Amino acid sequence: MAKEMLSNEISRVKFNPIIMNASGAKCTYEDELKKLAASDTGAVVLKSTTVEPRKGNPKPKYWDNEFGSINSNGLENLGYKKTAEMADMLAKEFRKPVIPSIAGLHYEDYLTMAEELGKTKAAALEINLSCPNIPGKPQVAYDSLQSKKVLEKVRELTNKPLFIKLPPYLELIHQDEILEILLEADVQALILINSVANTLSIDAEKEQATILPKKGLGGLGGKFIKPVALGQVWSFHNKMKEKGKEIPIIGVGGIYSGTDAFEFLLAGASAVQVGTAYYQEEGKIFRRLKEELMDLLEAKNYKNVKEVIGKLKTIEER
Ligand code: RRO
Repeated sequence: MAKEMLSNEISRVKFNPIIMNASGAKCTYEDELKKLAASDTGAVVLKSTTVEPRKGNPKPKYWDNEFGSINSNGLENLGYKKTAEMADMLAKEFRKPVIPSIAGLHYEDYLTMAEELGKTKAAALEINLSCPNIPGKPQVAYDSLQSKKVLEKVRELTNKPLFIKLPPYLELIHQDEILEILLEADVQALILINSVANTLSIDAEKEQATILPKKGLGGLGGKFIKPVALGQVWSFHNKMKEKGKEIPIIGVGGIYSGTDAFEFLLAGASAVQVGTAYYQEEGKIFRRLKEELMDLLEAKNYKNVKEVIGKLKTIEER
């Protein structure tokens, strides 16, 4: 019984537990990936890859504290050929879903990578439309026509489940606009949310930005963004429910505890990912989160995570 308590399926991909890493933190190189895969993570999500290997942005490009992190990694990765090799190795050696992530610098890059990674043993492909840190390259997800073009063509090139990584849309009509495209495209999950773009932290003593790229601007993650992420999950969940077509949501942004994961389930997430907290606590965080979530479900008399999804109550007017 308890063994299946934290399990759920998205498009026939089984996650047990539904808690996994978010693309980005400590999932680029083979040694990191093997350590991650050996932990209690419910899946192995790889760092977003590009066609060619990249060193990414110049250092310092990461800052964090107890409330979260700001990164401007700039797509440091080994390129899609090596990523495909690593995905196959991980799928062979570990009995859990392996999910490579692709982030094209150009439209054609998405197609090349989707086709080739589609031939691997990956359980699904993450299509990252929301990298915030490449100077001169706006996020694809904020251009709905370009997003439509990418998603339609990628779908023609692979049969793998497609999990779409999105940024926050702080205006509701922008959510409606992208949702129309997502609901027409044949995609199997929405990953909400990527880091909050173009934020700044300052070292007041030095009177200096804490990271170097983009004059100090980078993507915000961790506790700072949990209410933003929950708001996106809840809003997209409600909008899809109203339309009668629900694409499962994977929630991410500020999960440090079992209670945080539970909140994302209530707001409509079918699974969750951990970015900054995994970076800070490393692989052992997955066992802790699993135990905390299991204890919470038991205390509340839930038999399975599935019973919690989207069950958030709103306050009624009196
Ligand atoms: O590599 C990065 O700088 C990066 C990416 Br691709 C992303 O999707 N989100 C993020 O916070 N950083």
